[in-house]
Amino acid sequence: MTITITAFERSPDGGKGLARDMRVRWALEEVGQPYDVRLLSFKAMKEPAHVALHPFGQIPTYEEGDLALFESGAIVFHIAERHAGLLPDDANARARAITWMFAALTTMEPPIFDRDLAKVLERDEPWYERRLRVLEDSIRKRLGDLSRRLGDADWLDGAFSAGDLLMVTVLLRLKGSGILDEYPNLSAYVVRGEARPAYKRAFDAQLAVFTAASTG
Ligand SMILES: N[C@@H](CCC(=O)N[C@@H](CS)C(=O)NCC(=O)O)C(=O)O
Repeated sequence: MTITITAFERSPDGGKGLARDMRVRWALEEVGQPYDVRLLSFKAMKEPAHVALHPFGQIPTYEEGDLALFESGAIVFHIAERHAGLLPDDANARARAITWMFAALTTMEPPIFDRDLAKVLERDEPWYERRLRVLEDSIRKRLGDLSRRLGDADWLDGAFSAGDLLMVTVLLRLKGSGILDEYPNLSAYVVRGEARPAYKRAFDAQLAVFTAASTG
């Protein structure tokens, strides 16, 4: 059955691979599943046809036969459950990998994403500098803890898993901020993720969409 995902017709990140369809593309590439992409404008994302698939009118979505999913974490989990390569077979190791998926999305992502949002939406507000400081302090606290846990390991718990895939996509949002560089083992962890052939294929496919929209 054909897998179809949705993505931005023109990503606001300018093709840096930060839009959340990147996680889904990467997961599909890791497990070797081909997929189609339906590109959406901001307007189309809020129209009834898309809202029927995604109640919040966002990307990504995932369709396969009569199954329609939203939420990048749930989609990556679905892919990881159905195909070998993203979750270990051992039940306890699998549960720990799933724990890292949740940690990436519910513990690490909120302050990192809020910092990006504040930089766009609150830059001109009188509280901006203080808000940025608070968010960056909380990001550093999380990165420090994560860095200690990762130590000199390649991945968070044994072999590369969906937990690493989501964690790397979350940390990538800090690229260029200088904050990640304060934690050399985390910077190296992100570079290891980016070096995976499946990541590169997913990144190139997402970038090609942005390039076509910009030149077309
Ligand atoms: N928690 C959701 C977040 C989805 C999300 O924020 N998508 C963004 C793109 S990365 C979006 O569609 N933004 C446009 C909008 O909210 O109108 C997920 O992980 O899938």
